[in-house]
Formats: sequence, C-alpha cells, structure tokens
Amino acid sequence: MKYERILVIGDIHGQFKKLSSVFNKINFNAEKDYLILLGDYIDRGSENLHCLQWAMKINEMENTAVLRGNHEQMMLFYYLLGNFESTIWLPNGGDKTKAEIDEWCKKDPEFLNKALKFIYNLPLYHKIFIGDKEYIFCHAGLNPYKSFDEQDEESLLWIRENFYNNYSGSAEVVVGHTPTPYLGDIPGIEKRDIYFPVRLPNKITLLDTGSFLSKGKISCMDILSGEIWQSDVY
Ligand SMILES: [Mn+2]
Repeated sequence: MKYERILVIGDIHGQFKKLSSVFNKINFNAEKDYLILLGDYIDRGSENLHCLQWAMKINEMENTAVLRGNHEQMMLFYYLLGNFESTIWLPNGGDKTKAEIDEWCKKDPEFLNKALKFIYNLPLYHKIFIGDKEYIFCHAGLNPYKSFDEQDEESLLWIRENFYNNYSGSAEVVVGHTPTPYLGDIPGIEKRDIYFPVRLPNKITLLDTGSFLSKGKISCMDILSGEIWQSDVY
C-alpha cells in the first residue's frame, strides 16, 4: 500500500464538536491518505446521529474502513433482536441516541432503516500489511487464545483485560473501547496523560481517550508516523 498516512480515529460517542475539531486538524486527503474509524459513533453524547451520519458519509468515500463498535451492535440488537445486548443499550447511553432517533424519524421516517442497514453492513475488523508488518484494527480486541481466523464477535467488540494482559501475537493491534482514563496505572509506563493514547508493550495501541468525559478527547493516530492529533476540549 502506498498511502502518505494511515489515520485511525477512536471512540466518538456523539461528540460532534470534538469530532469536527480533530477531523479539521488531520486535514484528511482521500487521494493520499487512508482513514479507519474504530466504532462507537453513538451513545452518551448530545449529537449522536450527526456523528452516525458523518460515519455513513466517510463509509461512502474511497480509502476508508468504517468499523462497528459495541454501541452500534447494541443499537442493532435493540431494534432487531430483543436479546441481552438490546436490554443493555438504553442504560449505556443508548437512551440519548434513541431520543434523537424518535425525534428525527418524525421528519424522516426512513432514517432508522437506513441507519440499521448501515450498521448491519459494518465490518468488525480491518487488516492490512505494511511491508511485512501486519496490522489489525477492531473496536475492542482479540481473544488472545485463538488464531485470527477463529476470532469471535464477542471478543472483537467487547474484550478488555484478557486481551491487554494476555495478547502475544505478532500483529500490531489498534483498538478503542476502553477509555484510557479507566486504565489506571500501567506497569512499565511511569507517568501518563490519561487522555492520551496508550501503547502497551505487547503491540496493542489504545485510541479511546474518553470523548464523552468532560476533559476527554477524540484521538486520531497516523500509524505510519505515530503522529497523534486530538480534539480540543469543550
Ligand atoms: Mn466506546
């Protein structure tokens, strides 16, 4: 692949102002760059559907990979299945998104169907090679005891400590999902800015910098150079 930058954006959670802030800073060029979104566009924020619509637009562009997060999964299951994930959507910030959907659908009754179809078609991971180095992008992580081909939806969308503590694969894995302020002290990392991306010693990069928290940010990383851009705090 011959891209100038491979840009990856972590959790957004309805923070459209922060999203605009970081997206303006990266100055994405669809002809030269590649852009990967790690999921969780909705829930907990005040402009969830604007963020979802933005992800839908990015998905239509060349040189982009838009992935599904566990929050999109919960929304999908809430409307389509009525199983466990559906009961936990509203208390996990889905109440905000649902209120917006109810409002929007008064003017645009087709919106919900379009949104669900979009989410249904989102992939759970994206994999690339740069030279002989393999990179895997997904929302949460990988089951450390399974090969890549045996990975399951549950791990790709929900896994946390079991992945961070036990992953020993050769591929670099770039994920969102656990806000970096919630990671606490990390062995081997002396002092850290809790709203900054974290790279663990076992080839895991965490890009969810707590967008929905008052001091939280949305982060973007170019995995080729390691450069990081963050949203301003509002
Ligand atoms: Mn999230």
